[in-house]
Amino acid sequence: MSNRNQIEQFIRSTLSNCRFVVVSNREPYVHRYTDSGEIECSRPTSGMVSALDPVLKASSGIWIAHGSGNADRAVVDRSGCVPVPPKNPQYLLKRVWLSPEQVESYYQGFSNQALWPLCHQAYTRPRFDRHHWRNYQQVNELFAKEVHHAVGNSRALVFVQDYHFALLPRLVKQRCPQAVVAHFWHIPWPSPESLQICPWQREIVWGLLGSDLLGFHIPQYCRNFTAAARHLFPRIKADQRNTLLGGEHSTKVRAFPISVDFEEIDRLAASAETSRRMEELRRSLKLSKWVGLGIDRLDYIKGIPERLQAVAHFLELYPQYQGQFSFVQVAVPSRTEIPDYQQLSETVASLAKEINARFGKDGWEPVKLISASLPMAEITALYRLADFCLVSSLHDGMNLVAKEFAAARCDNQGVLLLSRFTGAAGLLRDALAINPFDTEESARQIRRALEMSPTEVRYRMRRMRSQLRRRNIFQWMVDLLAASVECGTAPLGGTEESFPAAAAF
Ligand code: GDG
Repeated sequence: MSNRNQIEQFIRSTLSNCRFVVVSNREPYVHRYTDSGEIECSRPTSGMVSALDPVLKASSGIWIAHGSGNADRAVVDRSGCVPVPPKNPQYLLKRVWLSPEQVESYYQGFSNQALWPLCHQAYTRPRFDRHHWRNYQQVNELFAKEVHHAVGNSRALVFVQDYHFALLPRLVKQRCPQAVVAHFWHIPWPSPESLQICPWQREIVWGLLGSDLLGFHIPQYCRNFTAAARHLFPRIKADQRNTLLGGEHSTKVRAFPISVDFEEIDRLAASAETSRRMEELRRSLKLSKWVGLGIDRLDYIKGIPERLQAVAHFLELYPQYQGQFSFVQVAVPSRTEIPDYQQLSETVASLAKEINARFGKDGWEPVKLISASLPMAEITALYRLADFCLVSSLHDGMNLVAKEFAAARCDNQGVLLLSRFTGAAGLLRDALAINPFDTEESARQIRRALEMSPTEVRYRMRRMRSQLRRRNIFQWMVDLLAASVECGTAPLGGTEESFPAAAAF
């Protein structure tokens, strides 16, 4: 089993003489002004931050990210750095400042309105805007300069996060030849046919091919990427393990399914505090005998309208549950500046209202919609009290809610209903699989979950938990680091320094 201590040991033995640099769009610590004008520092709830924070601490590394908090500038030194964690500093957070226009074009524009829908194929049309693309290129250049500044020509492991930085691996390799560059892509990678609609597909794939190691959640995304790379650059060779060879440089393309901090969630779920909160939530939300749960960022990939429609159909098919069943949906507002997300928020609110108007009676309402972010302690209490958790993503790289739900069930109770189109579905085989586009099937699976024998519920949950106990977030990190340190630092090579013409590759 892997845990924080093992990560620390691993770092000391393998990364001791090499700089460890993480690059992500979102920062691991954010400084904000409170209403009374004080500065408050918070750590976003994110699996990625939980996994990487101990590595940075053990290696005294540097984390480079966009400074997005309104008090971020007030606490950094002249070079934009602040030691973190604030109470016991162990590594440096280097903040990169972006203009409002860059945030709008690189982040909200190209990252979230072009790459996000392109990779997810959830039937929301990607928006390809040349101005957004230019800003995306510029911001990737800006971060490459920061990495170079931090690393120079020394030995380093640069670990790049996600779709905001497709161009960064090559830009970093060109500037820092001694660095090993690993990139982890947290969302799906589409098929070569789907990728073709992107006017800058070649530049994006070429940028990522600058990585020594390129990680995806599951083998299918690796195969999709390899196929796209070979299609776009026919002279690139692939070996049997999905290592792409172009000149002297090679890119290992591997699957590393991300996971959760099992021990921490399990510990919190088993605490007296959680039991107290469960009682409180039952009362304050006026929950019925049976409880279903959905927890998501309010994003069109999560299939929230589809889920509410399935709940409505379930109540229609099985009227005996009317008055006896509550469905709690936590929908955390997300990317609220983007019109598709504003539209989704309205759709979800009006659907919840309609369902409650249609089925509600004598003070009972089936859908409890919470359009806000809750503290992790409350989320954990909700995981514990639900009879089932319904994850209905139309497409999702992994989906951590599914894993957190099982990690929180220290009582071995609860059924997970999981969309077939999540990365998690291939790993959590003891969940009940659903196709979120099939309302009928989802409604029937809800009933199956509620009527499953206690023995079967326990059997399925135990198996999922024992899998997650082993395949936790620290194991993900150790696997990625181990594969990164095995990579050589072969240069990109003369022919590959600049973007090649189609005929050349
Ligand atoms: C991307 C990929 C991939 C949700 N509501 C609250 C809250 N959450 C937390 C959950 C969970 C996280 O947010 C959501 O993680 P997901 O994996 O479900 O989704 P994305 O944000 O879309 O993440 C995804 C992931 O990257 C990692 O690689 O799995 O496929 O899309 O941890 O607990 N947390 C708190 N309050 C809430 O109200 N505190």
